[in-house]
Amino acid sequence: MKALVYKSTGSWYIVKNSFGKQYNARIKGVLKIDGITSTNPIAVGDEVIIEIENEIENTATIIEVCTRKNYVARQSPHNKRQHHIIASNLAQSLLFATITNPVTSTGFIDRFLCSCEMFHIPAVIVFNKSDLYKEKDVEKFEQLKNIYTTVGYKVILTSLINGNGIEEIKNILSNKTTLLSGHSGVGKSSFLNIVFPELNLRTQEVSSWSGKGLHTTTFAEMFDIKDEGRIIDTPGIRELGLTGITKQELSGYFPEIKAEISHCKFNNCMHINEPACAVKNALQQGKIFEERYINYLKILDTIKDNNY
Ligand SMILES: Nc1nc2c(ncn2[C@@H]2O[C@H](COP(=O)(O)OP(=O)(O)OP(=O)(O)O)[C@@H](O)[C@H]2O)c(=O)[nH]1
Ligand SMILES: [Mg+2]
Ligand SMILES: [Zn+2]
Repeated sequence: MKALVYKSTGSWYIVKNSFGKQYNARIKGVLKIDGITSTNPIAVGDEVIIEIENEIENTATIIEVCTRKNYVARQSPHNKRQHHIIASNLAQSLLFATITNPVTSTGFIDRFLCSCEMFHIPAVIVFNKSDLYKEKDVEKFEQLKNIYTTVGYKVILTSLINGNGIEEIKNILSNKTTLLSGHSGVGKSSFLNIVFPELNLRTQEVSSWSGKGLHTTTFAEMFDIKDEGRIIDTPGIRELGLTGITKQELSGYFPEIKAEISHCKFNNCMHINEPACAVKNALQQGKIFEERYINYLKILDTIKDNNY
């Protein structure tokens, strides 16, 4: 019987079959998975085949994971050589970012966008907590909005306090599975509670001493929302190390850099300081934003050759 994974704690899973019946499931034996070494063999959003153990106690065994259409993954914080799949089979992702309290860097945003580009998952950047923005923060927001909309991403400014932008997000959630991601404390679960009060998720104030948040949400979990939509709340990510990517591929995950690479003199150009590099030319002409290019170089530097 086919089922969809709604929650994973690492040792057991909540899955739902096509009739909406929920089971507590475990893995038995060794699962065959498509060649990747990941710290979590089964992720939220996975389609799995289950065998019912006990229909009254609602327990089941997962015997197979179906091929993933796509997924967003990161380096495991414990072992850089391993992937951790954040969620799979996604139609879009919402990156929750904040200019303040906590600060989300463009380095983090760009790494997240790359991990979505790897599977052509459309990403929307949500700048939340706009009620806290001072004049300088608003300027910063405008600058980032200009960068990200120019390179092709949708940017939405929101506040859960005054309700700004919330309807706009609501309108893009129907009929699809959406991943919510971002640092801890940016308001992912609070957003879900406001839009879908029945979920009643735990949220917590950002710890003032570190400004980093305390990881209130500890496991990724998917929820059914109205109009056949599904949304996945995830624990905050502190750092997002890209995984499953080669140096040569990276430029393909920056849409504005990708648009130039066919004009570079050398087809293995890395766009660092090679002669007749179309990317460097575009940078000098202001067609590529310096901040994005610098982040490209920084990410390039973190990728080891043959880093698969
Ligand atoms: N001022 C203000 N505070 C907000 C806003 N949105 C969320 N918060 C607050 O931010 C804090 C953190 O919110 P959470 O929803 O727990 O954050 P989270 O992203 O789910 O965090 P993790 O689960 O740790 O990843 C809470 O105290 C919220 O009330 C907003 O728009 N404005
Ligand atoms: Mg949360
Ligand atoms: Zn080049």
